[in-house]
Amino acid sequence: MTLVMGILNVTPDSFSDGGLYAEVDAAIARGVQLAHDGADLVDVGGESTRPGAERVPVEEEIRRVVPVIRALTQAGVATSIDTMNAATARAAVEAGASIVNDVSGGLADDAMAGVVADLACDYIAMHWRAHSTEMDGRDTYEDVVAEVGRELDARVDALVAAGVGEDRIVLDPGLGFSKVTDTNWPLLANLDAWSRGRRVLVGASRKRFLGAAIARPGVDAADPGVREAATTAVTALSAQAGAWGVRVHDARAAVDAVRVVSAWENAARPEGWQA
Ligand code: PMM
Repeated sequence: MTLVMGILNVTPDSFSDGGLYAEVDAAIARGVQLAHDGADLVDVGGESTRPGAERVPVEEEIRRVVPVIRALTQAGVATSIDTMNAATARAAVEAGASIVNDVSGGLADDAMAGVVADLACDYIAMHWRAHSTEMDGRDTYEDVVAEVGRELDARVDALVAAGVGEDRIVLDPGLGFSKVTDTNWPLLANLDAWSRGRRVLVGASRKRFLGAAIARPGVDAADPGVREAATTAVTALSAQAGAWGVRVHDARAAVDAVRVVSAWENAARPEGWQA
């Protein structure tokens, strides 16, 4: 079944929940709540990646995330670390995180591939072209599915060359990262084409391109909270398409969607069945 990764941003400035969980105790409580809601994994991040966000010094990022990961691990909650920094990845895995989730796919920090090889943990490589302050200017594609596929293949080659086990790598299309509204949908509609059979994580939760799809009179699609039902629809379709995982704010809704897909699929008639 598709795994549900609950989002826990320990940052003062993330786009939909920034500031809410900046206090460590509140972050821990939120992580426990996500697990209680059914999240298989809580994805802890200490640096916002919303368009325009400024970088956070690595020491500050470590200071934000490590106590949270340590406490969640003690509480029996599985975690991943959302970071572009090798030093943070190492500190987080040493504190108990089991997966490194790198939105830059190893491009932001040359040391990342070697550290992940050394840690021998699973690694999520997201499609990424530039840091948040520049990414909206790097969003031109002739064929987004082919180009994202090629750029991710190059990341996989570099990671494997650095010693990361190929079966450790999960790919992510990087929805909203150097993608304008219309370039996100072909990536979702063609998961197999660009991922070439590898495990796929989909991170669509509350993003702007969903707002554009649901916008109509009476719907304030600029409000990320209004995009929740659209997010759940993407979760169901991703599960049906065989995604390895989804990264979401509302774990309960996502688990419900994944279970509905599973019940639906289990009830399908065997191939060749005829009335
Ligand atoms: N999106 C955000 C942050 N981290 N990680 C992965 N693997 N995939 C994503 O799509 C992704 C991510 C930005 O969203 P947030 O501010 O809600 O965390």
